Amino acid sequence: MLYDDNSNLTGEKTMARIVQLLTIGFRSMVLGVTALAFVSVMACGSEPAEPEPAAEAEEAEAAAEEASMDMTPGVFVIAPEEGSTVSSPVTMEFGHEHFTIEPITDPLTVHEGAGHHHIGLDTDCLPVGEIIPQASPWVHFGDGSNTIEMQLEPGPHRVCLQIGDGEHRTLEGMSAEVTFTVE
Ligand SMILES: [Cu+2]
Repeated sequence: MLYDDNSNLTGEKTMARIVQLLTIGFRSMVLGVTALAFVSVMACGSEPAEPEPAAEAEEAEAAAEEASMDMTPGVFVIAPEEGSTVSSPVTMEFGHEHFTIEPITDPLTVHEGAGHHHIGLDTDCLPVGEIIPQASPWVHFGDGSNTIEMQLEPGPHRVCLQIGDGEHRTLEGMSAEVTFTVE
């Protein structure tokens, strides 16, 4: 939050709100909800003072709208659940959003916004831009799959789920970790 203190920023606050309203109006128009946008802008324009609750509502609306338009690629562990206790063999399942999971090709080719899953057992995730080794503790899901059953020793485990592109190279923001216990 840029202006969350109560210092002498009233003017800037107002400007920020106007900019925010215009942004919301523009987004709504893009979405084809033109009428709603104008009503909201006009309503706020005719109210003289007392902008605080309205501003909060607008902020919430803006945040909600931003979340619904978030197209950031991501990867996550569906199973096992974080902190859970499971029995071996452990069923693991991985999910992704705004990204394409595809099998590797021969020869290897890199496609923008696409790649395949990898897991590293009881190891740290790799830095961005590194080639994921074709060796323990890493497993490549080069066929484009997203599940595996693994025989694991009893005790605590952690798994790094990490996407690699068509050349097994790690990508920015495309990893997730999970810790669980095998009984
Ligand atoms: Cu790979």
